[in-house]
Amino acid sequence: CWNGADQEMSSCYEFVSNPKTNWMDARAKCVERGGHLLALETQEEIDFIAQCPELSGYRIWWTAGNDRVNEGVWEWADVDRPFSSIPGRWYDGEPNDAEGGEDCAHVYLHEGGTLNDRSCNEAGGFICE
Ligand SMILES: [Ca+2]
Ligand SMILES: [Ca+2]
Repeated sequence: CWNGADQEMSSCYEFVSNPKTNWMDARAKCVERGGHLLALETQEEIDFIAQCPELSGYRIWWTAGNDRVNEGVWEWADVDRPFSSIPGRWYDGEPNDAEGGEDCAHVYLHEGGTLNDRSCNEAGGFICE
């Protein structure tokens, strides 16, 4: 793992929340580290992320999920694997592309959801993998 990241299962993870940044910058920062924004691909990985203390309380934590290229077609940025469908992947009623456009997915784990789509321009923390 790169400096600052912890190994868990077969990946390295780093939570970065200072400074908070928009999705595009978050993506670039993970690539600079030699990784990519978090791609939640298995239930085990969701369960691991869900219990991380960094997530306590509501907060934006960017993932690689986005539909910036084709609205409604979700993919993981910089990850050469499909955005597969895991039960509970999205919070109830999401993705809703609210208020004229939400094309980036952040971890949204309160009340058992997993992801919510949100404006890519919002500042948030991010999880590099
Ligand atoms: Ca969208
Ligand atoms: Ca949304």
